[in-house]
Order: sequence, then C-alpha cells, then structure tokens
Amino acid sequence: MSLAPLGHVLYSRVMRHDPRDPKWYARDRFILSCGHASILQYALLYLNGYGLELADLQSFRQWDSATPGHPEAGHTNGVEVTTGPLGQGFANAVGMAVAEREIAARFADKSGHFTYVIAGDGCLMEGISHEAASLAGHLGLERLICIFDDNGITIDGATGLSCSDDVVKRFESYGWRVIVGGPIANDLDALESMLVSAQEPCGKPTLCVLKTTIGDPSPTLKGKHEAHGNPFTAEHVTEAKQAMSIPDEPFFAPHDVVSRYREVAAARGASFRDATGGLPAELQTIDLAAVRAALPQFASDAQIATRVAIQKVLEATSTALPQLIVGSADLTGNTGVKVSSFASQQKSSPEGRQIYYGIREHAMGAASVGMALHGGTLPVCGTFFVFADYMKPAIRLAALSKAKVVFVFSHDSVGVGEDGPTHPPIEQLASLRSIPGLQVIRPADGAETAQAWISALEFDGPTALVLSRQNLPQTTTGVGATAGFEVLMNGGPQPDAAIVATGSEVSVALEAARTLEQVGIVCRVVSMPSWDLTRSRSLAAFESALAGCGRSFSLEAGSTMGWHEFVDQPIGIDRFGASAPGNVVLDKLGISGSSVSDVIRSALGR
Ligand SMILES: Cc1ncc(C[n+]2csc(CCOP(=O)(O)OP(=O)(O)O)c2C)c(N)n1
Repeated sequence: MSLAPLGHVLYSRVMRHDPRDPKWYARDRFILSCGHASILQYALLYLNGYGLELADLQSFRQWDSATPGHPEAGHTNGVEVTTGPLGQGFANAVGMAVAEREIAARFADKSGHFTYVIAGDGCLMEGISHEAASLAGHLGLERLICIFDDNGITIDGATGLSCSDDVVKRFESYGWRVIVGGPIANDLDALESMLVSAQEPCGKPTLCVLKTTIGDPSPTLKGKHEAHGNPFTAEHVTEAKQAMSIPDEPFFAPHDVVSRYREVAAARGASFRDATGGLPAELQTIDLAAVRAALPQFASDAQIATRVAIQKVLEATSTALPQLIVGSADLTGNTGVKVSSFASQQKSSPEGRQIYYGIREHAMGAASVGMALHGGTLPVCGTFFVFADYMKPAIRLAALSKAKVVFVFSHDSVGVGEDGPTHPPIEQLASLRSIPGLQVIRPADGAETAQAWISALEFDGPTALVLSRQNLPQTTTGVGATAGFEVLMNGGPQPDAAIVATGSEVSVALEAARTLEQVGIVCRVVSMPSWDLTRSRSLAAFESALAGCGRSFSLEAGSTMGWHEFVDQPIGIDRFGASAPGNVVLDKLGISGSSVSDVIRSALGR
C-alpha cells in the first residue's frame, strides 16, 4: 500500500511502456525486487491493461492463477523477471542495464531505455546487493535507477535490530548518485520530479532513497512490522479504506477509473512507439546453422582440457553469435570464458562483451539472468565448479524463469588436486542435476564440448557446462552431448558389464574396460554427458543399450547420488577430496582404470 503512489507515478508518468505490447523492445524495464509486494505490481498491470482482470486479483496466490505469490517471468504479462528471494531482482536489474547499454552502444541504437528497480531493506541487506551495486557503480550504469523503499521495517521488527548501515554513504562509496527523497511517498508530483532527476545523465547509477511507512494508510498497522505479512482483519481493512475515502467494498475498482487508466496507458504507449525502433535484427534469433558451421574440430590425438575446448568453441563461434556476452568472476583464463576479439565491458567501453565481474559470483549469476531476460544477449559466465554454490539462487531462478544463460563451470572434480578439499566439487553435480529446468552437460572431450554448446543454444532455458581442468584424450564423436549418450565400446551382443561414465571419467572407463578384457570380462562403455538430454531425447535407446549387459556401473568423480536411476551400481566419490596432485587424489579415491576394474571384478565375482 505504501508504494502505491510510487507505482502509479512510475507506470503513468515516468516509464515508457506499451501495455498492448508488453515485449516491445525499447520499453523501460521494471523490476520489483521486493517480490513479496507482488500485489502492487499486479494491481498496476491490471489498471494499465496488461491483460490481468479483477478476477485475477481475486485469485491472488491461488492454484493456477495469473497472480502467484511472487512475480514470475513468463507467467504474467508485464513481469520482467522472477523475484522473491530478496536481492535477486536488484542484481537482475544490473544485468539488464548492462545489456541495454551494450546493445545501444554497439548498434548506435536509439532504443536505449531505463531499468527501474524497487528494492527494500531486505534486498539491500542481502550480500548479493553489495556485489551487484559495487559492480554497477564501477561500470557507471547511468540508466539504472533503484528506488529504495526505506521503511526501516522487516519481518522481525525495526531494521535497527540487525543493521546499522548508512545506505547513502554505502551507495556513494560504490560510485552511485544518491537522491534522498524525503517524506514524499504520497506526493505524486514530488515522486515524479525525483524520478525525472534520476534520469539526468551523470555517468552513475542512481539510488533514490524514498522514506515510506509500511502499511500506510492503515491507522492501526502503519509503521508496524505486523503489517508486513499478517493479513489485515476485516476491521483493519475497514479503517484503512476509510482513511483512503473509498467504500468498504471488496475489490473496489470503479469502472470509469479503470477504463480511464487503460486509455491513458494505451495512448502513452502509442506515443512512444512512434519514436523508437526495436531490437536490432541480427540479435533477434540465433543462427544455429552458422554456429554449427563455425565449430572447431579437435584432432583425434589431441590432449585437451574441456575448459580449453570451450574457449576454442567460444572463439570460433563468436562471429556467428552477435548476442554473445561472456565473463567470469576473476577466473577468466582459468575457465576459458574468454573471447579475444571482445573489448572489456567498462564505463569507457560500454560496447564491450567481455565482462570482468570481479570476485562476485552471486551477482554474476543474477546479472546474467537479467541480461538473458532483457533480450538480445546470450550471457555466458564462468567460475570453478565448486563455486556454483555461491551462485545457486541465481541458477535456480534462471531455471525457473527459463533464462538462457550458459554457466561454465571448470575444475570439475578432485582432479584439481593440491587446493585441498575446499576446492574439488563433490556434491555439485547432484545438486545441479536436481534443479528442474536446468540442463546439465559434462562433456568428455573436445567433440562433446562443441556439441554441448549446440545443445545449450538449442535449449529454452539455462545450461550448466561442467568442464575439466586436466587434459583429456579425444574419445567420442560428440553426439552424446546432443543425444544424451553415446556407446563408445560395444562389447558384443551380451557384455558382462556396462560402464556409463561422464566427463573426465570416460577415458578412465575405457582404460578399465581394456584392463577387464585381459581377464575375459567384456564391457560396453557409454559416455553419458547429460542425464537431461538422455531423458528428453533418448531414454529408450539408453535403456536398450544397457539391457543386454550383465551388470551396469556408473563412473563419475563425484557424489553417486541419483545414479541408481540409470545403473545397478554407481562408482564415485562420496567424501570430500584432499590436497595432493590431481592424479594422486583421483587414484587414491578409486578413480583409475585399475581401481575401477577391481570394483567391477569383485561385483561380478570374477
Ligand atoms: C533471500 C530471502 N530471505 C528471506 C526472505 C523472507 N522475507 C520475505 S520479505 C522479508 C523481509 C523484507 O523486509 P523489507 O525488504 O524491508 O520489506 P518490507 O518489510 O518493507 O515489506 C523476508 C525476510 C526472502 N524472501 N528472501
């Protein structure tokens, strides 16, 4: 309620948007980072004619409604990103502002637009806002405007219970312009002039600090933390409506007000449409045929880490992908997320497509989601696989909102060696595979890495590419990374065992199979870079590939959780790693041809 005047001013006086075409490229983007205030956004979308009707507001938060508990991108017209986990929307907005500026700079595009985000105390307390604000200040994203709903209240009580930050100083130190609005939350003209001042170019993002009173104008609950989430009683509703001088009638929305609102919104929308163009034509679709034609070949005798392979793939296909924008959280060379022809994205080079995120994985993930949902960009971001945990909330929201982000995770096993148990991922594959809507691919060699890139481009949502630090032999044709799996060694009609391996363990499986052959045990070896692709594209073929085998084993240098879905006996690592050279750790933890063949022999009793 206390943000309703701000919402009204944004939608009816400040933002350029066209309700008849919610996806019009040059629209200003609006993000409600405090997603728990979703009813504010739904009410605005209803009034402005985005397709929501009163019945939708009446079914707020109910099964199958267009008005879920928190705003969901792709679910409700006019909702740009999915918010609710506090701080994510703020960082998404930073990504949107990067995408907007990069495209406008490269294409001398007149459709530059603003990104508006409303963030509350919760968003600004969350660590991700510190990372994202710092990055935005460094980059000087002057078309990013954040309105801080400064009501000093969270669920537990006053913010003073846990927080003594000086938000103004904090943002000034990040390089933001800060406008302190004063007590203007109900003054429409003052709100408008604050937002208009925020649009003035100054080479910095702007934070508007808006003092509000939670629950205003409820006479009983305003300023109280109980207003945050407790439903108002009938009495509270009555007195709040009295304070607003509106009838005490549920869902009071006078027809003439609603139709006038929609008329004005449509007329404003039409007036903007005449002035600006759209998304540059070359950014509208991905030319997969051109990307396929540009893919690099990997010599059959090459020994190459898949993190190096991805860099070759990115370099080779970058010309065919004008949408590509790449970056890493201070591990650019290590992860392979580097295109040598791309300028660095900086304040002085806004056209740059190589982003140095600094050591800010969480913001990198969420900004990438914002870029993807902005449109016109294909963000690829990279870090070590173990630090996927630092980005998990952003990865989850990428999946939930079908944001086409490619997460590149290198150093994907205990093969990373000396760093000790903090650095080798163990449970990360199981964790990412459990996220619905995230495509996970762990290629075994260069050919599978190249095809994994194609699968990532084809997929309507995010992909995690899980890549090795260590060099690997070329063992596949690559088809497994589009089909899901590939049989590499057949072993005749009825092999004694099947070994299903992923990534760097594919070559170990082949070695184990050759060792077993010497004692008369015949194996079928399968490379299975992706559970998701196998499930969606070739499950029956996979099952029949294993059907004739005596006993099936999986082999992967990580948690065995989940593998029982596909094989009889998983072989993996269900403990943390250790500090020693990578090959030693792998060997000690049973990921070597001889250890694997021993396990299989004993399982078969031979
Ligand atoms: C990451 C995260 N942690 C916790 C929550 C639960 N939560 C929802 S709203 C809220 C308080 C937010 O306070 P504020 O931003 O000041 O919102 P206001 O009370 O003004 O509505 C919390 C803790 C959440 N949504 N996301």
